[in-house]
Amino acid sequence: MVKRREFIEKSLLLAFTKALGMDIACGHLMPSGYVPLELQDYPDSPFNKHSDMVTLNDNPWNIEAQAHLLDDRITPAERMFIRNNGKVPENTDIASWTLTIDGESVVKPRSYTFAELRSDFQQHTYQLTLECGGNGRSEFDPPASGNQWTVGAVSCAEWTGVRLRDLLNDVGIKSDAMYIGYYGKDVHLSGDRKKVVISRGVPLAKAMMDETLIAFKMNGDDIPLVHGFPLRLVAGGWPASASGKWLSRLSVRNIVHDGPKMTGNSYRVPCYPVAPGSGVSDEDMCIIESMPVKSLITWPKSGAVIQQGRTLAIRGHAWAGENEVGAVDYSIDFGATWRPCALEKPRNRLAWQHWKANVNPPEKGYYEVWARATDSNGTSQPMVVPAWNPKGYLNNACHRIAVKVV
Ligand SMILES: Nc1nc2c(c(=O)[nH]1)N[C@H]1C(S)=C(S)[C@@H](COP(=O)(O)O)O[C@H]1N2
Ligand SMILES: [Mo]
Repeated sequence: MVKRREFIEKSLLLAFTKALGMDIACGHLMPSGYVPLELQDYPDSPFNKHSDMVTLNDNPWNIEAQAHLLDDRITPAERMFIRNNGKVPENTDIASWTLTIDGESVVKPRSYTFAELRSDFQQHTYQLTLECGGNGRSEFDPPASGNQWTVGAVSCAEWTGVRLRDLLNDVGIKSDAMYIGYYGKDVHLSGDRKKVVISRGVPLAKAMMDETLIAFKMNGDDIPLVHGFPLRLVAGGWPASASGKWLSRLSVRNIVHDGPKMTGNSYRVPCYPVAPGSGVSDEDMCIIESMPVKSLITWPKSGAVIQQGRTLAIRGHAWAGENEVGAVDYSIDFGATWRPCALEKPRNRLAWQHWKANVNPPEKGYYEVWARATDSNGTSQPMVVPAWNPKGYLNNACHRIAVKVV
């Protein structure tokens, strides 16, 4: 007869094995009460993020992933970057939460309760790529001020909600409607509750697309507080700043929305190429819409060491804003020659696509693996940092990792 304690340990080990999807080598030697690292929570990191996430700023919170953390096909909450412009709201009670739709171009302005939104409209689920417009900013020279994102301000989670289009049809929009602006319940860093932290939006055409959601679930669960609980506008493929968190109000505008961070040089790039370091006047700055083609190598982690003669399996994701990715290639000779990777179709429009390849390094030594995606229009990622711009947006240069063959 097995003793009770032994039985508990055996069944725990089985549960761990199941959760990990593989056997635990030397599992019988694991101390009792120990939880394997891969399955541990991260109580010391804010918002229960993975301990390898990198905090760029803690007031407001801005935290990025590293490429190897983004290996999952669907980004789990613990590996999703955080970009806050203000403070996370304290009161996010679902029972009293409402979404108001107003603005000069609405026929019948009205408010919906959270429960009405969920019960009165058809629900849809999409995988949606959200990349911060400033992802890659750290590589610009001269440097741009702001969070120095490297490569990790991108995610692709599965969002569930109702279509913004269905809500707009419900309230009715006038023929002069041209833009939607969002308002959220986050609090300005100054503490002044009358000050709006950020209020951006999208043109009507983007608002009316199938995949533009008013979401209340992320990866099948309530949206985590820091990512917008209980309600979020999600407009995949565009700078993630267009996807308003803690959504409480949408304004249907007959002008290009003019809320904070929509005007001036925020989330805008020069309308024409400029020399690095140039000053550009606000009238010459254009709003960023669809994000450019880009990719990540999520496996292996940069710095991997492999034995000579072994095949190196590489993989990652690629995305292209409103477009589909048509091809991903890799190079191990600093871009002199390229070989194709196997590329999957997106799960739905605006979802990132998975790619993989087997690399056979010809000799020992230090290698860099570079990946380059090309969108369905034939536009490829640049190998060097592209068009310098004053705020450091849209760096879609090829991602690269170091590999040693010994
Ligand atoms: N209400 C509100 N929505 C917001 C923001 C914010 O500060 N407040 N930041 C925006 C920006 S700039 C980005 S990049 C994304 C980040 O989303 P995430 O933190 O869920 O990854 O949220 C956007 N939506
Ligand atoms: Mo952003």
